[in-house]
Amino acid sequence: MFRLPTANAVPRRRAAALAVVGVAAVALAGCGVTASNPGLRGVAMMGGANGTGMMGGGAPAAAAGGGGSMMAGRLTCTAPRALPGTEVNVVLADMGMISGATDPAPLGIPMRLRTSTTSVPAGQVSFVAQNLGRRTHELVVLPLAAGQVPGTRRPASDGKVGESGSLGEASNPCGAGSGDGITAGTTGWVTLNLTPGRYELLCNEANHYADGMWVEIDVA
Ligand SMILES: [Cu+2]
Repeated sequence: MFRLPTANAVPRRRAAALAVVGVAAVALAGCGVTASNPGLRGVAMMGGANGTGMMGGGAPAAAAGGGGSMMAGRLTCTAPRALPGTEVNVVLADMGMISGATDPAPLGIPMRLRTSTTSVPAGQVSFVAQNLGRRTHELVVLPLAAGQVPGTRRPASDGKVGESGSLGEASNPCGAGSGDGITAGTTGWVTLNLTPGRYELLCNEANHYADGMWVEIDVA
């Protein structure tokens, strides 16, 4: 993807940081490599939480295609063409090869939830969630309180976080609204009326939040 600069071309600290990113990218691109090191995961997954990470911000589906292993295959269904309000595309992905996509997912498996934008105007917002991974996922929209840091909710013993205050969810394969989860290779969507504030989009399948499936989106 990018060429690492030589050590004498950039300050040492920057070179080291780039090297870490490179290692993380390699680990996430290949199967059979665990990414249990919190530091690596922090750089590759959560550091780019607002759409600037692994999948790029603008065109998640296209950008995600190059890496290969996070993506299982093509979608078998898509959302209706014209959904109300501002449309936000969401890519759900995982690296199922590590464990054969067992359920519930183990902790420490790289997973992603990325959006095409991180800020939208208040009003109707339609989220279109494409599951390009191998596991069943979902998209839940929760409010973030003042000062609350995304990614820091504490899952209960069942691996799920509380959904109190939920604005709604897309968890219906090839359909709108709630269901039993967006199965691999399908699309779910939901239209919500959002007031100004900070929100966290997340997948609340067991352990998926802890495995990195969250992102903040701001409504102004
Ligand atoms: Cu998930």
